[in-house]
Amino acid sequence: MKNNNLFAALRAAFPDDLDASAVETDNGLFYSWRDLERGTAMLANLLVSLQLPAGARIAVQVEKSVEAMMLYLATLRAGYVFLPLNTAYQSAEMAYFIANAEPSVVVCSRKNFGWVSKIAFQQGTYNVFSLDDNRSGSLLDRAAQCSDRHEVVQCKAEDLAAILYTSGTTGRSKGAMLSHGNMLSNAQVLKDYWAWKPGDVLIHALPIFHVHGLFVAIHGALINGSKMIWLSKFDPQLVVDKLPEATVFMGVPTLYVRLLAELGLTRETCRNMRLFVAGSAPLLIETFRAWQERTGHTILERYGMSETAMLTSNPYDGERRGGTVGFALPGVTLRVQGDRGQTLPAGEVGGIEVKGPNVFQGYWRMPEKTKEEFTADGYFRTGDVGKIDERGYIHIVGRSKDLIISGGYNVYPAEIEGYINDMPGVAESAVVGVPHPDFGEVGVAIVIAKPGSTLDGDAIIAALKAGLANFKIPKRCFVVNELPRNTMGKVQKNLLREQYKALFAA
Ligand code: MLC
Ligand code: AMP
Repeated sequence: MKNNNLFAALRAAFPDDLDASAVETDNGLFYSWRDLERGTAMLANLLVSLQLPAGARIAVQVEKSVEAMMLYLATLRAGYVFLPLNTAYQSAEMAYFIANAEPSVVVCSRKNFGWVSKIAFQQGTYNVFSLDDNRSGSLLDRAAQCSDRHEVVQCKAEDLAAILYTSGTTGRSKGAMLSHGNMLSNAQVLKDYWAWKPGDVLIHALPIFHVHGLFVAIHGALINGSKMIWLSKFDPQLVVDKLPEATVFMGVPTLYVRLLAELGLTRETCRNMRLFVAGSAPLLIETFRAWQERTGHTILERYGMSETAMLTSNPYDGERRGGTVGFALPGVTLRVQGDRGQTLPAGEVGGIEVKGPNVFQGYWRMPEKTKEEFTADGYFRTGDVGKIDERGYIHIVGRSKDLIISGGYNVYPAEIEGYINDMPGVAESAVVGVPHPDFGEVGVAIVIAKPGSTLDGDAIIAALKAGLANFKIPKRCFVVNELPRNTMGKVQKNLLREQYKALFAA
């Protein structure tokens, strides 16, 4: 029987020479393909030794490291479900994810072990391990005692491989369930579409708790048997230093904006590069053009989301058009729908809906929510608004979901407003996204005090910092007397966006 385990496909692409370099880190470490094979086997055997139930979730909130990547691969290998969590999440956010996902194993940084294990124990999860980015922690101590041989677990294409939490427009985060088949189909399509070649070397500079860094970048390199230059954190100068040794780079638009500020970024430093990929947020046409002028390379912009992995891409051969996200990938069907559920012709703006082998299995334990997001004929409503131009290129022109994308991270205003509204003296608040030269977009909070209360915007921001992931904190907070409303009494966020749009003008 064919094994649809994603790890089996990645493992099959390892080069014949297992002693060749698979990963080189920014602190001078080298990992061979054999190291990846053995390390993932030991970690998989550790998970197996815990006698976890089928479909067990392995929740992981750790700093970026090659061992953390191996833990992801080991989870696939052993047939469990990986649940990556942003390191910026604080205790209330972690408590929600752990309560909602009910993981059988929790892995965290040593410095957070006290509070994370407390949350885990309260939820009945007793397998809590530590893992730090200097190859230490109880996870590795335990794995060191396990065999380095492990037979990849047999999986069906629809078996769950990962749950990615994405914030909800209302209420709490939803866990998008991705299967082995979802991710394998996407990885195979991108390998061909982006023409991965023998000898390609990827600079991996993104975090590994979201689709872009964890799936697009890691699967891309591994399924091509390609070496990764592994940066623990995005550092523009280090990326420029490494460019001459690399052929592929992937980043959110903020990474490109920051790289352009490096004088060392030249045609000469990019001489061996083959492909620059951007996505996760809109790439400004100014950045697209400045990159072309400075490096001689045309950034390839693509579009995707946690629920679907990659959906569209500009062509590898053929014109890459700035301000567009290219064409639906092979196997993906994409349509633009009008208000009455009709499919719109080229040039008209509507809701983007998609279908394909990459589209997720639904939201974790939210069948109703899942149902709402799919049409009767099986298309997933992305919540993005766009159009297809006369040449077939797809443009994302906005979002129907109330979402801010800041430096490639999603921030849901409703979540932040909820925290602000719970603060003493606050009558009401609105959080909107405004343009920002570095992060593309950032949140701004506009708050109304209760009669008789006095509020201070900076104090509100300071209070938010105590409870929320740092990237979600509005960059400014204004206390005003009233919010603009329509005749129905609904806050007109478009007017607020307009009013504050020049706040961070470059
Ligand atoms: C950091 N800060 C941010 C921020 N990142 N503020 C808004 N938005 C962000 N994204 C703030 C911190 O709160 C802090 O503020 C200050 O910046 C410095 O923090 P830092 O951690 O030192 O920041 P830095 O390392 O410079 O991080 C910036 C970044 C990072 C751009 C490198 O945000 C990043 O790696 N973004 C990539 C996200 C990503 O991978 N997205 C893919 C999602 S997948 P203070 O006030 O505390 O000093 C997806 C699907 C798809 O969307 O299609 O790919
Ligand atoms: P996430 O939930 O983090 O996976 O974010 C997915 C969202 O990011 C999509 O629904 C889009 O709104 C946005 N996105 C991803 N890629 C692009 C892109 N190239 N251009 C514009 N928006 C994008």
